[in-house]
Amino acid sequence: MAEESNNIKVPVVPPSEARGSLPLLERVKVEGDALRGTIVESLHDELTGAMKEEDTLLMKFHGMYLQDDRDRREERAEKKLERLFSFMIRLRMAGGILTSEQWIALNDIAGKDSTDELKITTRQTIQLHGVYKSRLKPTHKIFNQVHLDTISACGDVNRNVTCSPNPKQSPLHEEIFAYADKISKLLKPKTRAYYEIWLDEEKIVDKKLEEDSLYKDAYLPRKFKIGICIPPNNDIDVFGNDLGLIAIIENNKLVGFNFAIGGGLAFTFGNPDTYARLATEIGFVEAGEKTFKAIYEVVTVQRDYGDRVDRKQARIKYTIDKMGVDKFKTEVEKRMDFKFQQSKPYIFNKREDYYGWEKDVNGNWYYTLFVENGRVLDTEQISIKSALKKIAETEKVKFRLTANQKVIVSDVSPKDKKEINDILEEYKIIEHTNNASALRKNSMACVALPTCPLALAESQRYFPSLLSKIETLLAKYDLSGENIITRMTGCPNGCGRSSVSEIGFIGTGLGKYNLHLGGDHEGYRLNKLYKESLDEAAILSELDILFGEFKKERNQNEKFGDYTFKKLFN
Ligand code: SRM
Ligand code: SF4
Repeated sequence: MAEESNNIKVPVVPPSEARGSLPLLERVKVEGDALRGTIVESLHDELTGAMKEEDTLLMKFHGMYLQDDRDRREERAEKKLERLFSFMIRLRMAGGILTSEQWIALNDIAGKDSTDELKITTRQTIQLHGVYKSRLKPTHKIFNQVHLDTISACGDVNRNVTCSPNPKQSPLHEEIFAYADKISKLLKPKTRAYYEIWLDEEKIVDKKLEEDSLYKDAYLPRKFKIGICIPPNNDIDVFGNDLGLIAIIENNKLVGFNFAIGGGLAFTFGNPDTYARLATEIGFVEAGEKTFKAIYEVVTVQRDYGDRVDRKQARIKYTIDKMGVDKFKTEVEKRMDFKFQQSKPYIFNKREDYYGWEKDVNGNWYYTLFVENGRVLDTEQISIKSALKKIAETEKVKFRLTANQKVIVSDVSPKDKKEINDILEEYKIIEHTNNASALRKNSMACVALPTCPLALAESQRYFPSLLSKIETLLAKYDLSGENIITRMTGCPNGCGRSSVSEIGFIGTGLGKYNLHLGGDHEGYRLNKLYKESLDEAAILSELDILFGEFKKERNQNEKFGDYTFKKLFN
């Protein structure tokens, strides 16, 4: 099962007779005919809304998760009906940018075949929920018409590449932004399975045409995430990525990137061998071809050394901790044939989005609006979905998604600004954005119930009401202006990145959350567990005390995260 190399255990994919001992997914990857499996047959099986288990696993590599409506499980079981199966579809969208045409297409699919909601994710893409099996192919065909796809949005491959989205960050924004797209293409699997299954492309006969020197036939041991940030704003949480790239600008020129490896935010309750970890900086690489080579080889080292036996230990953070950062780095350097230079200095001083209107160096305008937990939908209070559709119909804008689950109406030329602003006013989006408190503007929650099968507690459906109560507490101490980064997840997998917040809630069971405190405002430091399994009353009572003490004891301009870290954990 393992080879010795430099005293490091190297798990390898064993021959077929020994593969029985590997997790099912590891076998399916190798034996699944380059991600085809029997997906086509499963799609035609009208007796169930689900798929064969192996195909369900392979579907992830095509950007889809089989889910069921957990709110309706009981009712369906009573009626002796199968669970209400449907699919979540996640798009591949490096850096989270969409044309008006693409926005309209997604808006319309959401209305017709999904839950009427566009969910902006924490990795700058869009998910649609509730798509029935029979509607999958038509949906992919529409995506294709507007040059979108879902390839490797999920699965053991490189996922959606994130990038600081707002041109306010730097005059070099577009140059840096282009790296996200190039990385996404560089690390995209070569198999034509997606095109054959979903777009009816002719079946490939010469398998050599889809040989994949990066993923070979076993893909990666686990998901892999890359994010690019442009200091001074760490708005993509660069250290939460398997590979984080920090753009270094000198004399108004992009000179290269500091590389940080080994970020990952998930852990499992009761399994002390699992933990959240921030990425470690290993050095600087020049912009251009050297950067791409270095990225590629970081991925190949994880491919070859990552644990393929225990999925709980398969992320790069564990590979690095087992090998040691220096050995991992040396192995990358050996493969890329040059060395990392010493990391270059940079500073982060914020992590939040720039709300409202901002202008880029070319004079174009950008409006960032508040979208609570990334849920673009029409409610009784506010019709964000209709407003954005009307804006898209002008065909005078693009849309950029932030890694904080927000939307930027972007690339608005000065002559069109009034027309767009009028629509934002008409739908009360500006008022809605201005009225959101600093706390709410800096908050995020993961999807959780009713679609996420791993959720232990509510998250995006509950968080808004909890925040209202926390806002009342902050007002009590005259702290309403504090932009405390507050995040919730429905389980410890960390999809809403609650481990890198100043106040983090992690669901432990229905109505119960662990309270984590002491993370910093800029995302350099993980928070720590403060109290376990609190219900709402207990959460509010803890925060009431802490806000009161913070008000009295804080140093000038001290952030809540730094204050609690010093007070509770130092
Ligand atoms: Fe996540 C699994 C939602 C960002 C760590 N994540 C899931 C699944 C697919 C549940 C499942 O496996 O069946 C969730 C689907 C819920 C649903 O109904 O839609 C899910 N993750 C999300 C999203 C949509 C949360 C959101 O509300 O925005 C985010 C989609 C990102 C994207 O567009 O690609 C999302 N997930 C993250 C992040 C944050 C990030 O990447 O910046 C993390 C923590 C960072 C990390 O990867 O360490 C994250 N998701 C996980 C994990 C834990 C992985 C691990 O190392 O153990 C799982 C579970 C797994 O992979 O086994 C998971
Ligand atoms: Fe689901 Fe847990 Fe991720 Fe939330 S953090 S979406 S509950 S896996």
